[in-house]
Amino acid sequence: MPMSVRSALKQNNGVIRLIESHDRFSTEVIRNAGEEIPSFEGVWISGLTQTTYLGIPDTEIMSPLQRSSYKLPYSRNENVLCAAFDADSGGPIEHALALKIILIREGVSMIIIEDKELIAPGTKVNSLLSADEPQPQANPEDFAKKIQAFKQGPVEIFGPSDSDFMVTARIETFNLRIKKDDPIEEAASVQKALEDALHRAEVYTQAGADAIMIHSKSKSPSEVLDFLKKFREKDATTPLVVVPTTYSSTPRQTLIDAGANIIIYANHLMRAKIQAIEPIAQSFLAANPELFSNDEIARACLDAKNYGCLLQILLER
Ligand code: SPV
Ligand code: MG
Repeated sequence: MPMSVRSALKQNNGVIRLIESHDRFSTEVIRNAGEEIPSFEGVWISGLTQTTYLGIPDTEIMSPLQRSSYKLPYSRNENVLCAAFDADSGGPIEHALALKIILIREGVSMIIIEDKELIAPGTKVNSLLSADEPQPQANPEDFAKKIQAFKQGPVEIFGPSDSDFMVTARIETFNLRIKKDDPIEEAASVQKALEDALHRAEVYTQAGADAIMIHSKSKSPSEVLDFLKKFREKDATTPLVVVPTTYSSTPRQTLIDAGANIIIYANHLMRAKIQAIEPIAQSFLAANPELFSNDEIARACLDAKNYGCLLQILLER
């Protein structure tokens, strides 16, 4: 049996780190990392990096169900790592059961669905982008129905492993907020967004969400920290998930002290891979391919930034 996110949390005093994987090789690198220092507890099957790997945009042009069925970078054999699947909007509500069955079969024990509304396939806007036309946010009560759909079945098929499967509701309020120029209006808008995010968190946990993810593309961690602290005043137990991509200089302990349980490093291996292969591709272009010897290729590969070194840096932070 693969490790579940729930068990990993129990075994690690309620705090775990997941890192992005977009192919089986990345998962293998993660699995072998950290022999001398504690490793990552699991992988994040990122929509952004899985689609980058497939050469398509992160716009939900492929439904989460299709993405789960095509080259999943994780299988139940990777039993020391737990896995969480980025399911974008969750897809059409009728897909929920099939998607859940595929994920449980592969040993994935957490799905994260975001409360952005997908008007049509291919119209999702990645949360880190500032779009002229922000994607609409789902009505909280409608989104609660989606959470309930993922909470249903199939205990008859999977037995107790289903009770280990976690449904995480991802709140996008902070990313969809339009900034105001006027400082007084801006302060009011920030406060309104915090209240909306807290309200959504309550609606989603009441609908059965096992965990809440709060996302932010701000360089400052303040809105995330405010959310974590306020949420924890009312709810001491529901696991909270954060993705410190843009506020990456925030110490991990600050996030944990505010109430975070799951920290996701969402796109790092793909970024490291691009950095590693770019110089090799450039030297290929610069050289006459006929004259390019195997030795030169091998040297170029060794000179390139090591794919695993970023893992080591992250583990030591
Ligand atoms: C992903 O990794 O696909 C995510 C996180 O959803 S983010 O790109 O920050 O939205
Ligand atoms: Mg995503």
